[in-house]
Amino acid sequence: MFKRYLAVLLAFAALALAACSDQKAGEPGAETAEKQAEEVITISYANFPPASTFPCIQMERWADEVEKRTDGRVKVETYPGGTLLSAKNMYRGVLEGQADIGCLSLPYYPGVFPALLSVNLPVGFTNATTASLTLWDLYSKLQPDEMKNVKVVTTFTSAPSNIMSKEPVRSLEDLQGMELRASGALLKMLELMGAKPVGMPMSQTPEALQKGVVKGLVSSLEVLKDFNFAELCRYETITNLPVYPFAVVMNEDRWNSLPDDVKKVIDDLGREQAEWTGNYMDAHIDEALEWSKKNHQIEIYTLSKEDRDRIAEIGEGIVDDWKAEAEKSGLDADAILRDLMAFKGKYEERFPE
Ligand code: DTR
Repeated sequence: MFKRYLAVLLAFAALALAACSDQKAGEPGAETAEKQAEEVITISYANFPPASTFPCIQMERWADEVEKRTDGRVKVETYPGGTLLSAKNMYRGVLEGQADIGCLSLPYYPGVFPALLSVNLPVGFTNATTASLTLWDLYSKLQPDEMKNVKVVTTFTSAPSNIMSKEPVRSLEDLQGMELRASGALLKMLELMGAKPVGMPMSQTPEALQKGVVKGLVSSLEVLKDFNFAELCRYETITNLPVYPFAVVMNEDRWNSLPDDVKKVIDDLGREQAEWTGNYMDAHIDEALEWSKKNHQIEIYTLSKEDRDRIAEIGEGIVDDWKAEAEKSGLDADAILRDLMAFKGKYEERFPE
């Protein structure tokens, strides 16, 4: 009896020992690292305009690159067209973790991003590649406080903005009292040019145009094709108004939770993605214009020297207003503008028109 009892006891002791030694041999740290390496990390990415538009085209490219460069360990679930977060809810949604990543059009948030909104000023950008890289360099150099609660994944801009309207705008005279959809620094500019600007995100513009709330819009011209605006707005006036800066931002806790090698893949892509998007945008505008001429017989106007000079003069006032606002937020506005113009000059040499 006692012998049997002893045997059972010994068997238990052996089992317990085996379990202990097993744990030691497996080295818990190595095991979790191994597990982490096998686990698929899913990242959600919200965007506000439709899938066919450039902010979403660049999102899909970024998602593909991250999946490729992490050998499929990271899966990016993309949500175009406001299916996860709308244009105006994007920033709060990312801060609160409703989406891991969100695409912000900075001018849609007046007063929130004063330093980077300098890229929305009328400083004469001629293409999106130059402006996107300038924005990236400016962000990288300034690391402004306004972005301290998120991880900036990449930045990019649209191309310079022009007028697309249902009625021809051949001169500033034709613009008087015309309701035009815009956002950011363009609102004040258009008002001073005599138009009636109506502020709203791009995603609400198709409905506003359909319903006649606005008679046109001011944006980069690729939207003629991507939203089929060429059908309603057959008249385009080249004004070379400001570009719109965008920032793709990630929830900070989510960023901190990522393994270092995944962080590195994302960091390495930041600048490259800015340039890719600028290139895509610049090439796509040419294509969209061709398409619009062919399918909707659009007409393109340029303004007289007198009107262009008037717009340039209005632009100077807009820069002064921004300076005053930026200084109120405690920023060194002159230093920011100096950096901005230096980066712009550098990229203009590399990407002339
Ligand atoms: N022009 C800005 C930015 C912009 C240009 N193309 C698109 C397409 C979809 C969304 C935004 C934009 C604007 O009007 O918002």
